[in-house]
Amino acid sequence: MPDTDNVSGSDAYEYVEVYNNTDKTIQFGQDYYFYYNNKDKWTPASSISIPARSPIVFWIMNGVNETIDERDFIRNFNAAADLVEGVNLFRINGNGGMANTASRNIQIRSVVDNSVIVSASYDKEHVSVNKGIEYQLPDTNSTDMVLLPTAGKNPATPGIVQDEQLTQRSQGTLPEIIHSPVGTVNVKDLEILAIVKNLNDGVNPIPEVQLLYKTPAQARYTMITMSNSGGEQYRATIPAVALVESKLDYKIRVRSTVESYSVNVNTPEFNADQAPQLLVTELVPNSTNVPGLLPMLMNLSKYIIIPINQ
Ligand SMILES: [Ca+2]
Ligand SMILES: [Ca+2]
Ligand SMILES: [Ca+2]
Repeated sequence: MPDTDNVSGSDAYEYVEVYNNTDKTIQFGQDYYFYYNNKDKWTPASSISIPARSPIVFWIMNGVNETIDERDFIRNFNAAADLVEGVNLFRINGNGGMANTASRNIQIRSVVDNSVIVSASYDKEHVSVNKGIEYQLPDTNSTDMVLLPTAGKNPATPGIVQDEQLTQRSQGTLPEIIHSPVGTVNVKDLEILAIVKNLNDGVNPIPEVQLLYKTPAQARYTMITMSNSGGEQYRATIPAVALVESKLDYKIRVRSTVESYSVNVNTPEFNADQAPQLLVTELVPNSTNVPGLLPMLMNLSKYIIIPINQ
C-alpha cells in the first residue's frame, strides 16, 4: 500500500500486510526485518509476533504521521478487519515510506543470516491511492511474491487475506517452453532457439529465459541468458569450446519451469596425417649416480699444475 490519503503532503497510511503461512506463532520482531529498496532496513519492535495462519499489518511511519490515531487508519480504509493496535496493527519506522512513482521491492529477511525469506515488487503502474497491491504465493522454488492481476485496482484490505492469495497461480498461466533439439551436431557454435509462451502475464515482471549446459563429465551447468529475438522467440549460443564430449546436456529454464534436452556431438576423429614429424619417445631424468672424485685423484701424476696468474 504505497499511496494513501496524505497528511502534510506525505502518505499517512502506507502499510505492509504480512501473513504467517505456518501452523505456529512466528516471533517476527525477534527473527525478521524488512529490507526496502535493496538498501533500507526497517526494524520491527522485537515483541511483535504473528499468530498461525493470520495476517498482521505494519503501518509505516514516515516522519509526519507518528501522532495520527490508529482509529484514523482504520477509518481511512473503512477496514473490515478487526484491527487493534498492538495486536494485529503495529507501527514501524519506514524512513520516507514507500515510493509512489517508481519500481520498488520489499523483502522480509532473517535476522540470523540475512537470507531473503520472501520478496514483493511493484511498478508505478500498480500504485493507486488507497488501493492495495495484492500478491499471491510464490511459484515453486521462488521467494518472489506473485502480483495478482487486480494489483492496484481494488480498495485496500488491511488485515484481510483472500484464499486466492494463499495458493499458487494455476498451471495455465505458467510459462510454456517449446524447443526441438537437433539429434547430432558438429563441433561449432550451437545456436539454441526456443518459443516461450505465457512469459508476460501483463502484471508481473518478465522473468529471464535461461539456458544451462554441461557435458556428462562436468559437475555444474554453465548458465547464460537467452535473448528475445522478437515475439515469443528466444535464442542463445553455446560456444564450440563447450562441445568437448560426445554428448551435451542442456536445459531451458524460466523460474520454476524447466525443460531438459541433450544432443550428440561429432567429436573429431584421430587423423594420423596431422601428427608431428618427430616424436620424443622417452626421457630418463634419473639414473645410477657416477662415482665421486677419488678415481681422478689416483691419476693426478699424469698432469702438470699451472697457476692461473701466469
Ligand atoms: Ca508513498
Ligand atoms: Ca497519497
Ligand atoms: Ca489485505
